[in-house]
Amino acid sequence: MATAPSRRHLANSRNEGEIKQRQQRIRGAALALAVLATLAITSAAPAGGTGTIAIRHQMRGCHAWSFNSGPFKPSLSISVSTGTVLRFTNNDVMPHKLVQAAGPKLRLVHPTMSKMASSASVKLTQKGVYRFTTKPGADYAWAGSPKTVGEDNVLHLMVRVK
Ligand SMILES: [Cu+2]
Repeated sequence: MATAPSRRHLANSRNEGEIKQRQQRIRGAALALAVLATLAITSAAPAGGTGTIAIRHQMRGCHAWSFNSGPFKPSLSISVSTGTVLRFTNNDVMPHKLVQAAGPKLRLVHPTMSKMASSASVKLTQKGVYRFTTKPGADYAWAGSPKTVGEDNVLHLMVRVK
């Protein structure tokens, strides 16, 4: 007589245990979904955040640069969002070393662009105003001494990271 209630109690607690396990499983699945959603968002950000700066040779001022296929100028002023990766490509007939002149300290990747088509990059992870310039080297031997008009340009780039 005394065994019946306790067996029912046992059955109840087993059910509770199963329910608890199921709840934990559901909670686990929800957590996994939340993690996946977060991953999707963080991996989407850099995809939209790439900018290209091209340096070219030209007769007037020897060199100029352009942002995302825009006009070539000695001085550029651009605005990008946080997380943007800026990629510089040097197509001038001389090396250009990328130099950060102002703004929160950045890690420049391969700043010494010393060959035709060599590139440097930098990831802008912090808001702020940054300034860049380049330190040009001597003309490549194969380029001879291309004729230019006027003083060589000093390249300036201001980047506002929002
Ligand atoms: Cu040049």
